[in-house]
Amino acid sequence: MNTDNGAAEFDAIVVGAGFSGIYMVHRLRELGLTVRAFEAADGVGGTWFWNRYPGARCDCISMEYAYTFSPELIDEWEWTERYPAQPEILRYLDFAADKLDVKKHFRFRTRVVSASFDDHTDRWTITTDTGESAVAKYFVTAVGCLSTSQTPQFPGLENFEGETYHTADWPSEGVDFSGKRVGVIGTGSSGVQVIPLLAEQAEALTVFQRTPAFSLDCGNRALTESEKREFKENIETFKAISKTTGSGQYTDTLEVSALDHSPEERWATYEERWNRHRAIDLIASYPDLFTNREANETIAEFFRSKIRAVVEDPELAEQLSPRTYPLGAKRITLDTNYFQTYNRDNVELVSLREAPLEEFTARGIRTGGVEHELDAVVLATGFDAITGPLLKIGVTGVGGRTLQEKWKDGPVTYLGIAVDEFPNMFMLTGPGSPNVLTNVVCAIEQHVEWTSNCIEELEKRGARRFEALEPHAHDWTELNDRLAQDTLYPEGNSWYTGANVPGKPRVILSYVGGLNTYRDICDEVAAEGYRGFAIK
Ligand code: N01
Repeated sequence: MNTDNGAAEFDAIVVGAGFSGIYMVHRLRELGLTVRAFEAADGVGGTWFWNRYPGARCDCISMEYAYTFSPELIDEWEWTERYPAQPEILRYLDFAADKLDVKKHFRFRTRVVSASFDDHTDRWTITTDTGESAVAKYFVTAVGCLSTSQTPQFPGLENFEGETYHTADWPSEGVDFSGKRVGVIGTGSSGVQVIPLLAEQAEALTVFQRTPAFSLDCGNRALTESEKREFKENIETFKAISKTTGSGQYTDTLEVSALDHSPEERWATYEERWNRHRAIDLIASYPDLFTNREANETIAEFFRSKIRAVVEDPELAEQLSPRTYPLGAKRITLDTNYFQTYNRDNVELVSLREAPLEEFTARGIRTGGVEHELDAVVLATGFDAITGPLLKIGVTGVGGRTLQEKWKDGPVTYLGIAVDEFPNMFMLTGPGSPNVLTNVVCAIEQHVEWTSNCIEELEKRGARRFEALEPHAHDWTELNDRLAQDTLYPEGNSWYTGANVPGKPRVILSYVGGLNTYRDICDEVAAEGYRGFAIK
């Protein structure tokens, strides 16, 4: 159906074709609603469409990083590796989208450039960069948390005559760095994954490091047939674990403070868990590792000892050792041969703490008065996370209020799903939801299911308008902030708190109370007739 101004009209509009968008479209269609979905990329995949840099890999175990809602999807897909590489995850999402037959609802290569709510009709109108517009009652953002890349304003960047690439926007045809002098800026998850592979290809690699990473050898390997079979046979157990744990993943925690164990006991605990090659198993070793800085220091030192064991030059090992923030306050990175790479003759580390980055020149990068000549620079500088993709859309709510204005001091949401003054808008993995602090696919399934159940209820009631109440949004945001203050998250300058983007308000962007607690709260809210929401 078309509106008077020619815009196509639907029950719901969904933005994004990653894990959340694919499942959301599927659920809406199951409700018998009409859906139009938009995706800027050429296909499904979301973050896994764009992050094609060499070495891109998930930090969650493959079988656990997959939908659980469909027995058919579980039965028919076989993962090959313990930690899946980007091409395999992309193939999986393509397979899922085909199986669910959702692609036909998407307009690909189409970016949503505005979304505005009409107070009189209670409808959203969106416009796109292809000139299309569409109107719908429900507006669902499935834009992901790490989909707006962040390129710092490096002085002189525009003068650099070599090639530049961002890990999060990698050319699909790949890049050949053979015989080139390559620089990498950034040593977060993307940096530690791309660096070892660039070092193998480039003539010379210079790594520009501002903050060293706590990195765990991911011990990647092919999955065995029995592992694959066992996971499928025990899928109900996995689903139960994903619903009843804070992280959505199985782990075990000793019931004593890290400080109550002797140094030898602690070391043995960490060593055993290091060999499990799962970050969650390490950070969850003791209950106070992430609330007590002294306890945290014991595991931080364990990680540093692993660096010293690998990096041959003790001075270099020290430069690569994180000392300025607690372990876990920035996301623990998972790597393959990251620290070993620094033993290579063609790799140099430049510590930007000691030699600050002054400018890009035509021929390279100058740090601390020294020019490093480069043919190519890879920016592994991360993302304007969680709020970035939402603010980029240009969302306008009741009375012309923009989301930018509303969130100028930081995002205020109710349950991370809704914003007062923005009725009928649902955010999947929005700020204030557990999103990236859990197995994100488990969080996505919870969000999509809660949202579609809510929409089903609204349709049954014949409601026109569903809006979060301001005091509830305020209280939810304040509660989350308080919970975060009891953790060590505020002590890291990371994308978890917006500290990585100059000028971005510094607030914790995820609900830290755990996915299990969050799920219970959301279920209670629904059971109480959507407490905290006005329904008209
Ligand atoms: O981004 P980051 P990322 N000058 O923000 C540096 C997921 N992910 O793309 O720490 C110099 O972590 C910055 O330095 P500092 C995962 O959730 C997962 O690596 O701010 N340096 C840092 O070293 C991850 O956490 C996987 O001092 C600058 C780096 O750039 C998230 O995505 C793989 C700078 C950015 O690190 C983000 O990871 C990839 C500047 N002006 C990504 N600005 C896996 O699943 C920034 N930096 C394994």
